[in-house]
Amino acid sequence: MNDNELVKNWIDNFVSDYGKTHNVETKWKEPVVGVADASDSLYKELKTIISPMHALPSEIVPGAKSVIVFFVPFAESIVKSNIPEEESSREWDYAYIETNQMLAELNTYLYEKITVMGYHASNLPPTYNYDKEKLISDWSHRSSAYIAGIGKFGINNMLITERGCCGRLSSVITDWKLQPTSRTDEEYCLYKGNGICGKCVSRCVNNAFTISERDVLFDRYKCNEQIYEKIIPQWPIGPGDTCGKCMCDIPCSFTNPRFLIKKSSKGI
Ligand code: B12
Ligand code: SF4
Ligand code: SF4
Repeated sequence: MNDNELVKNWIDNFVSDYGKTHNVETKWKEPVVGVADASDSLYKELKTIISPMHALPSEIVPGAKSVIVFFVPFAESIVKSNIPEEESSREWDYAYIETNQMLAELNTYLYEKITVMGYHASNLPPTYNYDKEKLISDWSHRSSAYIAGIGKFGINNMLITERGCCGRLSSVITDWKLQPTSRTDEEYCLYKGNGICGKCVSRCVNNAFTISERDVLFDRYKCNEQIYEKIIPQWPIGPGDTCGKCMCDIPCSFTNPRFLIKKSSKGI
């Protein structure tokens, strides 16, 4: 087993065993795992694309060589529960809270596995690590996932992987040299690739997207308003500060939608 396979095994086993040792109702599918080269030139571009404050991997872990990224897809029943109504479903809220906790523990587990080998590693939270006024983080997990090639962005901003976009992701920066995974030039989003679909935009419950010619503009404050300034159910395990309607009941919820087009000559 090479080092990349070892890391993939750690992540797969952690996720599949989590439900056996923790009192959670969320079910996850097999994670999609990749590795970005910490010196990839795209990291420098994020200082312009996202913000000058967006960190380079080496600003978090000096001498960083690799960024391990992992996307953990939700079971389909969770996604289906979040299709009707304006408010997010109880199952979606639980999946959000329980997955954030699971990913935080997975990050710590990987940190411990890596540092015991004599390397250094980050232990960043999967979310809530952002400027509450600008709504921008100094470490974008999904940008690393893009750089590692495990997905491409949809017009709804979601990272679409081979197992779709309905799930959550995280990343660990390390000075351990792993083999970077490759990126494809092909777009996964049907709108970006073929100029068709756009279903995610019409699914939005607070008009956060505007289509202007072929460009899609996103108002993150409208999205934030839906999540934080409307109903926030208080569940026994925590607040349901979620929405996610724009990622449920769409062609890229569970798969790379280009596969659907390739399977059917009539399209979808
Ligand atoms: C701040 C934040 C929010 C804010 C702002 C959202 C936004 N889109 O900017 C609010 C509170 C509104 C929000 C809402 C939601 N969020 Co949020 N959020 C974050 C957080 C903490 C930081 C994101 C950030 O900095 N955004 C600013 C933009 C500029 O960066 P970015 O979105 O990460 O990446 C963009 C750029 O890199 C850009 N880009 C453009 N050109 C290029 C070129 C290159 C080369 C590269 C690399 C990138 C790039 O494209 C990316 C997508 O737009 C991340 C966790 C994290 N630390 O990464 C979660 C995260 C992005 N959220 C997530 C989710 C699921 C949601 C919600 C669905 C809520 C929910 N759970 O029900 C909604 C969806 C909103 C939407 N349609 O975008 C997931 C996304 C999963 C996925 N499959 O992509 C994340 C990754 C959390 C996680 N750990 O899984 N969120
Ligand atoms: S729903 Fe359609 S347009 Fe929206 S991200 Fe998915 S494939 Fe692209
Ligand atoms: S999370 Fe909700 S409010 Fe935000 S863009 Fe998606 S559907 Fe719209």
